[in-house]
Amino acid sequence: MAATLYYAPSTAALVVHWLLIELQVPHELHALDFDRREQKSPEYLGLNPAGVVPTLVLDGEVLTESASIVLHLADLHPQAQLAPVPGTVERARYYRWICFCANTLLPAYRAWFYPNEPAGEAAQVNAKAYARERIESAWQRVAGHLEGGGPYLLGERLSAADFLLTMLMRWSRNMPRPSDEWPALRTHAQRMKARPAFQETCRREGITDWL
Ligand SMILES: N[C@@H](CCC(=O)N[C@@H](CS)C(=O)NCC(=O)O)C(=O)O
Repeated sequence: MAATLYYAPSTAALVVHWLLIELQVPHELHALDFDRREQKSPEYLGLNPAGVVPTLVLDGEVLTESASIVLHLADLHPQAQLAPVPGTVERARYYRWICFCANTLLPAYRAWFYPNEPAGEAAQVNAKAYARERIESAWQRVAGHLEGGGPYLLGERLSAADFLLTMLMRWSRNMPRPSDEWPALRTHAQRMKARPAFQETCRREGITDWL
């Protein structure tokens, strides 16, 4: 399997990077310098027209959208048991949490980090306040779910959804109310952060906080 990950440190590419290491997929890294706006270069836009990371080129196929890459990598490595069998109740729960991350948390974070996008420069303050509300209410829901039967999103069973969730929890670390303030989320994060592949991913990306 030939894999090249286009990434920038500490972004939505982290979960893909982490899974490549966790699943021991040989890969090359191609760093994009956001300060130089390399993610908007014509060459990169040819791969990923949205001009965002991650992009994973896997055996010549260009894959974008972090959640969809997570699903695919987990399916490609059934021995790791990070994806329940299609058609089972566990698989339905797995889809639920992957989609929750992709449809609820990711767009709310996008609005938090890029508050001009929802309604222009003039609405930035409101956009950010509303994004914060959405993120915190999402954490409330996830915490309630984990309190009702963790330690993972699917109960006793670890799945790729937990990796995606962990990346998203990390993004709240400098927000007014970080996810670590919910004890159930902090416990989940501690468990995931203890995985050697997480530590190795952070080391390779030069990340030194929220370890
Ligand atoms: N829905 C996309 C969102 C990716 C995204 O927003 N990535 C951010 C970094 S976390 C990015 O590349 N930002 C650079 C930019 O928008 O110019 C995904 O999940 O892959």
